[in-house]
Amino acid sequence: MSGGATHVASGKVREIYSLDEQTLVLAASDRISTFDVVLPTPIPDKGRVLTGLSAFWFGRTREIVPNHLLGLGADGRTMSCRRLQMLPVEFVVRGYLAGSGWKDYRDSGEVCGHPLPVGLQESSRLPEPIVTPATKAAEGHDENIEEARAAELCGERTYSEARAAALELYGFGSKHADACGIVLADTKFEFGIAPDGGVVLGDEAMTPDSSRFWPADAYVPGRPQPSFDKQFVRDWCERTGWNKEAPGPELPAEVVEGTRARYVEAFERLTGVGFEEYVARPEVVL
Ligand code: PZK
Repeated sequence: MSGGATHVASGKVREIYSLDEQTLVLAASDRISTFDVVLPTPIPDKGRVLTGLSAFWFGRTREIVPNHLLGLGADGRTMSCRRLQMLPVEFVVRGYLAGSGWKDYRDSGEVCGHPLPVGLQESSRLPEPIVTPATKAAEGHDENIEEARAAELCGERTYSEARAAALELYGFGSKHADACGIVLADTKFEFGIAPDGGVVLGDEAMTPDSSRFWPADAYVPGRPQPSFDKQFVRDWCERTGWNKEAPGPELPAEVVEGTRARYVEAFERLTGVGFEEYVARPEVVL
């Protein structure tokens, strides 16, 4: 970043800069993480794909809930956004039983206080989408909490407004993704409060880094599903015998190229925009 922006925070694969009192810049890097470790080898254009996808969803869901997007950088991997007072809770919406949701169900028959039918399998579609809030734990892993606790942390009215928006966003996104041959199994939203007091969608939205994208044509419940975007990387890492502790392995060129192609494919299927068109003129996704 340049032009007087000051760095405020780093995520695993993204950075935030402050432009002025009201405005931040989110920059998505080409770094990739797998098994919770950031790998030393970047995936070219991954940051542009994720930024373009978020911008696409922001442009199409304004009527559901306002969002923080102000504009896209000419580089396609930065966006300027309104500075919000972020809520202390992540809004995870699950349409399928995967990850910690599957583990909690298997161990207790519920997920974040939602009783679920008996007999569901790993990756089963849920009777209806559920909201399973989580708090951002100090280092690394998020902690699932019950909705009653999330409502205490956010305030009841704010929680129920953000929760309703999260369910509507997921309904919109999962239906669109289905039509593109992608199962949006679950996704995480973050909301904030604008200076006028309104609930606003922040962060990234319905990207492969904040969601599980599964190829619809390979969907078979009863086992973990392949990841639309990261499966080449995971499979290759498994074959190396890496112990999944940092530092991760350097990726060979064919794994980098195959993974880049999957990210670009997800972008093009979902947006209907050619990736090269996006690179030439990022605003085409809006
Ligand atoms: C904000 N994060 C998480 C994301 C990081 C950290 N619009 C906003 N206003 C105020 N704060 C945030 C946002 C947004 N989005 C988001 N932390 C602060 C985060 C990406 C990279 F280092």
